[in-house]
Amino acid sequence: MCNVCGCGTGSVEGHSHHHDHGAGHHHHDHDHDHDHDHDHGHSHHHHHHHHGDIHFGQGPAGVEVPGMTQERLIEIETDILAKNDRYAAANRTILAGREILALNLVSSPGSGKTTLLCKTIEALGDQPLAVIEGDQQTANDADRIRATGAKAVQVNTGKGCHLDGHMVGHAMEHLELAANSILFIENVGNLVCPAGFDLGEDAKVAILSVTEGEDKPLKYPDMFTAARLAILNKVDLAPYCDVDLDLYEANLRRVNPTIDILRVSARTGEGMETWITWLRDRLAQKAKPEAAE
Ligand SMILES: Nc1nc2c(ncn2[C@@H]2O[C@H](COP(=O)(O)OP(=O)(O)O)[C@@H](O)[C@H]2O)c(=O)[nH]1
Ligand SMILES: [Mg+2]
Repeated sequence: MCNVCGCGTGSVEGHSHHHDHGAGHHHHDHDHDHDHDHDHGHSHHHHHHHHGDIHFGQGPAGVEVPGMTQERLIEIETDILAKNDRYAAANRTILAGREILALNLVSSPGSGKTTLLCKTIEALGDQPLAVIEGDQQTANDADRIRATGAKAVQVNTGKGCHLDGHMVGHAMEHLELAANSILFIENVGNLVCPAGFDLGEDAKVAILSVTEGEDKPLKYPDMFTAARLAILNKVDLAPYCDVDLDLYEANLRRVNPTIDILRVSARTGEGMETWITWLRDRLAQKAKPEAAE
């Protein structure tokens, strides 16, 4: 399914192989002062400085699958992404024709995407909108969205770790999207694979909770490079978890110097007005493309 991370080509073996190395290494690593920070995707530049660290995926394909050459992996990934891009382009054409703003919400599980969406729907009042919910299993999130009165379709990806352009195209057909509406797409909670799959959206919005740690932008750079906006959610919890919000922002800008960043609490409503303004500005640009930039 997903050849960005290799979990589709390699099936379960490829995937567990990947992790076994990390775990095995970890156990032999007690004398090592970086053992809490074991990270396959860590910046290549540090390779020579962290003696004993193991780095996978440094070949041209960026991933390793036993029994497959780097050339073959690139071929498979290119093919899958090319197909995805055709579906995404078709979605984008439909959305542009109706001047619909589409946002792809990406994050790790539990950062607050659904909570933020419910609060956002309330705050937007009578603004026409619809939601596509992506999760491996359950219709929980679509049910939460429908409870606000908004239209929602749940897409279950099964073992899949991300939504793709084809799934979103189908979901769009079910939603009868109104002109000048907003389409929110809540992706599967995963900071890795959704970065590689275009859905036809106008922008990816990354939602981070302050409890995740300031280093996450550095650990999962692809996601934050792909995102136009990062929402630092749960700022109400910042006093309880020793988080340095300025460092969080600095790390986001290290991987993406032009990213917009908003500090928000979906619980208390702090920062919600700025987020709603960001949304309305984006929607206005979409409706009048000639006025953009
Ligand atoms: N304290 C606090 N909790 C939040 C906030 N936003 C979400 N949560 C909680 O975080 C948990 C996960 O939220 P959910 O919206 O399901 O996250 P998702 O998996 O990203 O969709 C729930 O218990 C929410 O109530 C926030 O701003 N502050
Ligand atoms: Mg959710």
